[in-house]
Amino acid sequence: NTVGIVGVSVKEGQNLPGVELAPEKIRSGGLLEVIKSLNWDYSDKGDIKTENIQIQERPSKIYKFNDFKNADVIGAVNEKLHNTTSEIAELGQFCITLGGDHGCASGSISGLKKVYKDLKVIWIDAHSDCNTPETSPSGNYHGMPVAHLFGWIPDGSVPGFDWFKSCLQKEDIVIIGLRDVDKEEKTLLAKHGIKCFSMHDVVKYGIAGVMEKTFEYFRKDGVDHPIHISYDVDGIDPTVAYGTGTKARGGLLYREAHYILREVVSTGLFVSMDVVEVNPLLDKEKEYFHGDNKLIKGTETVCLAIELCASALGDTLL
Ligand code: DIR
Ligand code: MN
Ligand code: MN
Ligand code: MN
Repeated sequence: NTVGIVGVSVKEGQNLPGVELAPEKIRSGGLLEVIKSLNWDYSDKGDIKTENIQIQERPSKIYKFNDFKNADVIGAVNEKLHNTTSEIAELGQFCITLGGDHGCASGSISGLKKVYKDLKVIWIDAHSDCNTPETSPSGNYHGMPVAHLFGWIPDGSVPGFDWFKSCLQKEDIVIIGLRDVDKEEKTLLAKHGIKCFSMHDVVKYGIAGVMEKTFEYFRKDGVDHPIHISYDVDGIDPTVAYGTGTKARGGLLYREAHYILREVVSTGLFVSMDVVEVNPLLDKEKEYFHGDNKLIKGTETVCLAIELCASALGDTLL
């Protein structure tokens, strides 16, 4: 079994510097050793970086800078990522995309969808990331990829994203961990009937109940579908994942964060994961032992990201 890894060294989807450092920190913290120790081979595609991107000057922009910040550069990065995740999926490899901010998910998921036509997505996040340029309070694209994947931001309307085709239907996604959703996002989620499990639901049903309901929802048509997880680490509680740019109290516990992954592994349908919004400038250096005394190091949240990858690759507790 082989893991295809691609880093997205990009911060332009949000405000804070640091998130672009995550892919390198996650690798140097021990990801590749952990992957080997779990008996996987890997194929590392390196990092997509903004400095290698040529921006085309465009005469007119539909969206003002404030509505959709850095659209050109984000669009160009996501086109590369789209091509890379579809290549990885084409080879039948498990695909790991290391962000960068969550704005990379429209690129990673649209690329996977080319290969896995019936892909389902579990979106783990404190936020619902379904703003459009019209509703976004920030203009930050990391709060918009879900809307973009649904086509709520019309195809062809965004500079840099000429190549992009919206590719998800409402029944293709479940969002877990919500607790900081903007007012207009709430309206959109209700209007379109998007399946959401807020932190209230996580407490009410337990994470086991939430995962059962998620798999039931995906199997409504009686068939199995490949599953992608888009893992925003701010879905996890700030006491566990402090190193992220938009923290919200009352999130997933460490054990719940891993339980989700182990349950998806146990379906045999897990094909791909994004791990995003890790910001190594926002928390402290730590070291942890993992598995057979493998040292993982980096900041607390970098270590967590490595552990999430390990669980996604079938690391178990026994
Ligand atoms: C907020 C923050 N809803 C926005 N979104 C974040 O800017 O649209 N998503 N942090 O992960
Ligand atoms: Mn997010
Ligand atoms: Mn978030
Ligand atoms: Mn907010």
